[in-house]
Amino acid sequence: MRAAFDPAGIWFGPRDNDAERNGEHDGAHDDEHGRHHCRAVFISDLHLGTPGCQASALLAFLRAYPSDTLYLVGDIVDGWQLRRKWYWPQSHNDVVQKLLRRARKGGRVIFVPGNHDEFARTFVGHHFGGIEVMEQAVHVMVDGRQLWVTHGDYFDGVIQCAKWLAYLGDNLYEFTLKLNRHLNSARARLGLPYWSLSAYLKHKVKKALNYVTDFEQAVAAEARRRGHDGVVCGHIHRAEMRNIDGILYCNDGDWVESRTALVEHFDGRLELVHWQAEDHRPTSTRPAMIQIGQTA
Ligand SMILES: [Mn+2]
Repeated sequence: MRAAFDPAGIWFGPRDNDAERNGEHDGAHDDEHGRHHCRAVFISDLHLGTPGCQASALLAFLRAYPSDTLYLVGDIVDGWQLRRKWYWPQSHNDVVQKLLRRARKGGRVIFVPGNHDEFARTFVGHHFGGIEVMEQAVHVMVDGRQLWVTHGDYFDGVIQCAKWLAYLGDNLYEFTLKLNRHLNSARARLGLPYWSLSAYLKHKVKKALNYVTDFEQAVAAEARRRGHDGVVCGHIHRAEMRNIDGILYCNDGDWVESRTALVEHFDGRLELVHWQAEDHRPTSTRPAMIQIGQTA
């Protein structure tokens, strides 16, 4: 039986232990086609327009998880790649049609652009066939808590420089040792104390390896600064749901590598869904999925 997401005692919804124990939540909003109706679904980093996009799996997921509100949390269409080389197979078209149909049939579809579809940021405040384009959004959960919805790329720039240093790493190291000797003989002549350039750079590289953690903390800190209870973002293609200093950090992952989505059930329970089936047609059986737990 799937348990509600609850690592380290985090609970973000009204708890109903008995129902949970009996697995009653699971079937509460399943229809006869095995579709699992959710209050909200968050997906990002589809990268439509690139061969990497797992469009057929995504379509199957969208069919199996209808929702009152669907948040498209950026990098939906990859404008960067499309500018280089046009790639637009039927399955990618089907995804767009599916999203438009969702909006047309009265579902709320909110598109928060990311860096790969930043062209859409020009259209903030407008509608595309019922799809609302917003710079950022705030999702109010069943219990009233507010989740700030943003793609997350604005937090990248700060960390990017250190990442760049990591790539240079090895080659640069020899050079910096040499430079360090010259630098410190010069410092000594000026009467300045020894300062290790290589140690400084090594520290920077180590920080670059902590890129994911830095990103998560930066996003969570901004959510707190804005007075929200949590944040939903994407961008780094790493699904996650955990508490960061009292802020619920949710990353809905991507549809290039991990095929993950964040869903809010009608009882307020948040869940990271990892779509396993390659091309799943809704049947009477539940789609395969696992719960993604806290990473170390
Ligand atoms: Mn991005």
